[in-house]
Amino acid sequence: MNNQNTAKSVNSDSSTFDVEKIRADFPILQEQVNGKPLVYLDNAATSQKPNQVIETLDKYYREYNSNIHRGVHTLSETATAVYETAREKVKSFVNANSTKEIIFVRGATEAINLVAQSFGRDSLGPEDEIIITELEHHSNIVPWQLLCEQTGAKLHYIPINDAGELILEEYEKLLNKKTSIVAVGHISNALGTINPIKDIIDKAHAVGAKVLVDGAQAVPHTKVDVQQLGCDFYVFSGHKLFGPTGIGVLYGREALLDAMPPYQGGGDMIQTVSMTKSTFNALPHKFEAGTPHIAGVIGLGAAIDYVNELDLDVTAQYENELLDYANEQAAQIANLLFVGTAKNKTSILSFTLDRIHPHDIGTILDGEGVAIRAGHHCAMPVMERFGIPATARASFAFYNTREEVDALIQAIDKCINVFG
Ligand code: C6P
Repeated sequence: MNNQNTAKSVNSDSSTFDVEKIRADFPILQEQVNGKPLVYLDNAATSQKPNQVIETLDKYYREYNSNIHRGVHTLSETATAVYETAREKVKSFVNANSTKEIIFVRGATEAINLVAQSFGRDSLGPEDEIIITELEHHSNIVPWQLLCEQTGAKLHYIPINDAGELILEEYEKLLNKKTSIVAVGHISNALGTINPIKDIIDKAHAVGAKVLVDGAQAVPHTKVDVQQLGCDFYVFSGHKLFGPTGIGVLYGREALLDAMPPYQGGGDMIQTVSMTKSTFNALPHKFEAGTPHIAGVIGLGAAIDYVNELDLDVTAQYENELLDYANEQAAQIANLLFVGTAKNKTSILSFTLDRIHPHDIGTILDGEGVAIRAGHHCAMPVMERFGIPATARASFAFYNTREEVDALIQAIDKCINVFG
């Protein structure tokens, strides 16, 4: 048994946080599953959607569904305006310098593939090195492996310690003049570790490397300021930020995006097309080929309005208190082993229970209405590092409650009783 510490956000006050008022915004939280009230603790996989997002999507399809950047008719002009307003919202949300730096993609996965292929394929060769970490989600591993196969570049991993923290001395040893790209997750999806990305970025820049930050697990839990971080690329998915699936964001520094070739060809990304040659649209449209996920973008704009209204500093404080409580309760359970005990972590309780397979834990918990994720969490190198095939992972959002943590603990107790 391990006890855990969680990151404390200072200067924020969760005492006025009204979780019941927030829960009323999320209709799915009233559902019953297997005859029990739903306890949704799979927020790292995808978060639930508030009425404000659902109604925005509904309104788009009912009142102004139309293609964008193409029509001269009123509906198309309205859809285009709302779509581009959402880009403004994303720009402010991450504090980008310009809307030209905000590219809409399908999700964090597509954003990383875009950078690997468009930035990496032409500019890297066998003499180049890429550094990622042992903590990464497969989406921030496989695109770099593919790039290395295509270019001959070499891939290196920053190792982690037994707590699930990056070993920064090893990072410093890996960095050198050949390092072209450093790609690192802001927060680990499997363990909840918050990485010291500012430090990682500064050290990479000191050797002339470019840095991509995978913020898929960070944006629902912490404020992000890409200018303050100084990263070159920052990516995230809308569906973990209380927005729709199928939409995500690539932030890239304008000068870099400008110099990169298009990722995909098609409508909207061109300026002119002749039978022999095409010229390309300006940023950000150069990277948005074809009809985009218009509803998704508009819904993401509504989700950003929603979290802005709540204030991420306040919700983070509440979530950290909830995780502390969950850790205290879980620590009472004999044979429960925490996987991931970083000093600086958030929102994730990953664990194993002696001989009980995490899939069995997930199934028993589901019978109690408690939704968690069991498996390798698309982070197989993390599992390999800890010598286990899988963990059970409860992941929290600001709409979860202490009563739901109690339901989780009771369901785990039941699981132990069932398996003796
Ligand atoms: N992690 C989880 O249960 P997409 O699928 O493109 O929206 O996000 C991919 C991704 C990238 N990076 C990190 C750190 C992630 O956590 C995820 C998605 C989910 O942990 C689904 S596997």
